[in-house]
Amino acid sequence: MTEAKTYSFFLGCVMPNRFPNVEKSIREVLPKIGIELDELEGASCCPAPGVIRSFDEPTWLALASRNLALAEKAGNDLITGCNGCYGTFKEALAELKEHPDRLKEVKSYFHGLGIPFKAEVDAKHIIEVIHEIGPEEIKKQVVRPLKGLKVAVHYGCHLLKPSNNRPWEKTQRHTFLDELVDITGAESIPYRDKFMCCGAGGGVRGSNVPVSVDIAKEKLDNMIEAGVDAIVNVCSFCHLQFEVSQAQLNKELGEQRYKIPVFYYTQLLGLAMGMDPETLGLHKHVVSTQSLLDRLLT
Ligand code: 9S8
Ligand code: 9S8
Ligand code: COM
Repeated sequence: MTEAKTYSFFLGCVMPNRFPNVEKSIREVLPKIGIELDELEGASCCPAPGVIRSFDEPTWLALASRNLALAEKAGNDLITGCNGCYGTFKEALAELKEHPDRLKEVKSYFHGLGIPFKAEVDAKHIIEVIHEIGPEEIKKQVVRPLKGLKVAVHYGCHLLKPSNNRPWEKTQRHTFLDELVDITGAESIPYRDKFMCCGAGGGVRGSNVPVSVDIAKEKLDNMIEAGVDAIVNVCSFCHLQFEVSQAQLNKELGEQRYKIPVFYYTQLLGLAMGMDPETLGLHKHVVSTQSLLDRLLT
């Protein structure tokens, strides 16, 4: 294993408030694969790219810059486990680098706050850092291969797009997350419209729940048709969407038709690394993981 690297951990809003179990899985798993996390004291909302940026671009850029400045001051690159936050930081950094006048403008708002800022900090996604370590290296930590587990991988939009400002291979058919799932012993199963949005982002879940849940339903139906046992995602907002929408759909239907357990990637990896399900927060899910865990771990 290569030398440990320390990042400033940007939580965003959804993870600490709605899914502290996912946050815990990240805090448990990352140090074991050589990624140390520093607290980013005083951070605010990123702010959300599909919501705040659409209403008020200068405010979006100033707040994003402030969060980036806190990490830069700490001497670390920033790391996040939410695609939306990742999108904000990648795009804010590009904006500041291309337009020095805008950097100057946001710095004028920092005046008196004692935060120097050169926009030299980098922002990474958790899955990007794991991918950089490399599937082969990570695979060495797998002591409990999740044999027979069929997984629907959901990438989410902001992780991949806009592609000119993302580190991935230029393709519409990404495989890096599927590879990271496969090394756990689980199997990533193809399903219809895999790269479709989950329906939560861009303010849709906040403004029109029926439309948002309908989009989630389409994805969930495609996953059910493919016969998967679990969903794996890497975005706190997609995670919320798949967890909460299934409960909402079941309530509307009056039957438990939607019951696919939803894993954040570090929960899946931690399980394959032999970690206890409770340590990974798997007992705190909206859609119960229990019968799947019983099948996998006995
Ligand atoms: S922070 Fe506030 S609303 Fe959110 S989770 Fe991700 S995007 Fe950034
Ligand atoms: S998909 Fe479309 S916009 Fe997004 S990244 Fe996370 S939430 Fe789900
Ligand atoms: C989705 C974030 S992860 S946003 O709703 O598009 O801002």
